[in-house]
Amino acid sequence: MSDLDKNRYAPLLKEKMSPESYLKLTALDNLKLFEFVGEYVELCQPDSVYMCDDSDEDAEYLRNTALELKEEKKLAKEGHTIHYDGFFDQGRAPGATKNLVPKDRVARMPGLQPLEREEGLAEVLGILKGIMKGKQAVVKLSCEGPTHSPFSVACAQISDSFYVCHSEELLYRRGYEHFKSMEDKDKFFRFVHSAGKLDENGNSVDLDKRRIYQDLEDYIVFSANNQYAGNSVGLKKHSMRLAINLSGREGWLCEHMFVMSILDDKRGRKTHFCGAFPSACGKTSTAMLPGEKIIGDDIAYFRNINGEFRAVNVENGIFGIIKDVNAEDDPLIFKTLMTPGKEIIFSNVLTGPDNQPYWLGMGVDIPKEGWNFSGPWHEGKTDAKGNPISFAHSNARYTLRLWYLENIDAAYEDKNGVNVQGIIYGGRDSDTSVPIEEAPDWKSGILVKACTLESETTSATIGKEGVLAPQPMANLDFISYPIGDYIANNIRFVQGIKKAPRIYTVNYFLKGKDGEFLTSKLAKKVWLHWAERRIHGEANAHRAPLGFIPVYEDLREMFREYLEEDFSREVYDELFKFRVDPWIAKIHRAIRFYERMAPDCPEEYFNVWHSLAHKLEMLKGKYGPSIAPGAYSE
Ligand code: SPV
Ligand code: MN
Repeated sequence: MSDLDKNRYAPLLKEKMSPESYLKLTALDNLKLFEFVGEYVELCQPDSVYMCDDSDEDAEYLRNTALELKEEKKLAKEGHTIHYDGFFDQGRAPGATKNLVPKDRVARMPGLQPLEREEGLAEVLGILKGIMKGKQAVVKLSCEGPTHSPFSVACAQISDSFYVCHSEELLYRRGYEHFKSMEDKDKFFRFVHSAGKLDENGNSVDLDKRRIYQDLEDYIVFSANNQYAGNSVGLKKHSMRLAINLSGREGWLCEHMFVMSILDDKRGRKTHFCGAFPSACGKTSTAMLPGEKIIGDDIAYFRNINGEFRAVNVENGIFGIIKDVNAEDDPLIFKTLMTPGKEIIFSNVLTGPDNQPYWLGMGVDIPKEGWNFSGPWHEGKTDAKGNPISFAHSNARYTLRLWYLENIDAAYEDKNGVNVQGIIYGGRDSDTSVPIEEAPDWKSGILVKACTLESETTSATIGKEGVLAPQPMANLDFISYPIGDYIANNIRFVQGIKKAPRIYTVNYFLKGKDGEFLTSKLAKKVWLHWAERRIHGEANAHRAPLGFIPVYEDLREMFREYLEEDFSREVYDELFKFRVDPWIAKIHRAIRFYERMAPDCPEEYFNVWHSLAHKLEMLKGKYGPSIAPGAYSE
């Protein structure tokens, strides 16, 4: 008999769990876990509770039950399923998302969705009371990062959505065995999720009671009345907010970044890069560049290991935007999505009469009717306001295991991560930043490049699209402690690192006078290889006001080598001219943003931004509104 049998929750858990499930839970001999499960079973009152271990049988059970409950349906190709989120639950819900912090912290985090902890807990626990009645709940254990590694973060989730648990099964490493032998048994993140009351299509109906509350003191997240994975899957963005907070306390980093390897076959080199891009700005397609290797596409942890800047992909799969994935632009993902026999969840795309998925920018003929996130759909269907409903949502997604991809780098399993040599910050603007630029050093890279990153808002969050908004480190939606401290932690992190990575910015979205993009989607390959060559001391650069930009001759050769394209000097001059006025405006926007969002941001940082604005004003006097590449000198 286990000591846990004497626990006050034991009778309740024995009543709700099968003997097998109960045994799986008690076999872990983890009091904190047992009480977590007990406490929230008592509160949420599911009819029964299923405990998963790391077996394939349990993975199968999650998938089959998601199908039985119609949270997912089978598509025509073997292994493929479709899941729909509710019409108004198609993206992350920032308005319903709060970081629960002690009272004295609230004023230090304006704009970071702070809510006084006691108040938030009372509210969300009230919403969760009895929320799982009539349902089966699942307890699933996972591990962020490779198990039993310096990066591992153990996670426990209780949810009444089998789609959520199935998604986690595809996206994260199984963690039951990790829990069994982890060193600190009390150190794990906890997530409580319920889709709440469902309509006849299986969608959450109480959206007014949709809540995603991160308790940053106790490392537990409560998510209620939602299904969209960015709101419901505990291990994704909830866990990220907890990890960012924890990393701030412990001096490591959790970033909204891909991890990839750039291969230079001629020189026999493999160089690891990480990249932060706000949602829908080309992050996954960069990590999936043909000819390179992917390690992860969304979230990275960084640690100093023996003086090296090491990174792991936190996840084990991809929850990717499917829009514009087609044979030409994203051939590898497209091929994977079209291959039967792989376990893939499609969400919020059109299911055609042939029971196949169709999405925006797929590059094939689209049926005129079918089923989508609005229910039965036909061409010309409109919403309650009379606006046309497109056949698939622009934030529709696919969920798949990373190792399905033929370009996966086996290094993604390395317990000590990979040594990162380049960091890329990718924004989205049509008229300001050059396609690629190298920061002079780490600190100015963080303060001038990462902190001034901006993007137009996209469909990944609910709200108006196309508004230019500051996106420091592409991480604004997830930063969970005062921004000034977060910037300081980024700057400080390289102390003690023998060779800090070089920092780059990219912008794939520059447009010419006619409103057309100036480069093709594949040009990113050249920008990344230029960065790779810089790191190895092989590419030349012009000094520009904010860093180093490529010289024309190198790019001409690289466009030919990688894309078999002629790259003209006219296009180069247009792409790489320094646009003084937009940059002055951008710096002022950043200053206003930090004044508002980071009241206790160190003065030193404001001095950097103010003197930069001043410098740019001076340059305008000297050079005029635009500075041709090569014309500038310090
Ligand atoms: C993102 O929007 O950055 C995503 C998808 O990775 S979500 O899980 O919704 O955050
Ligand atoms: Mn993301």
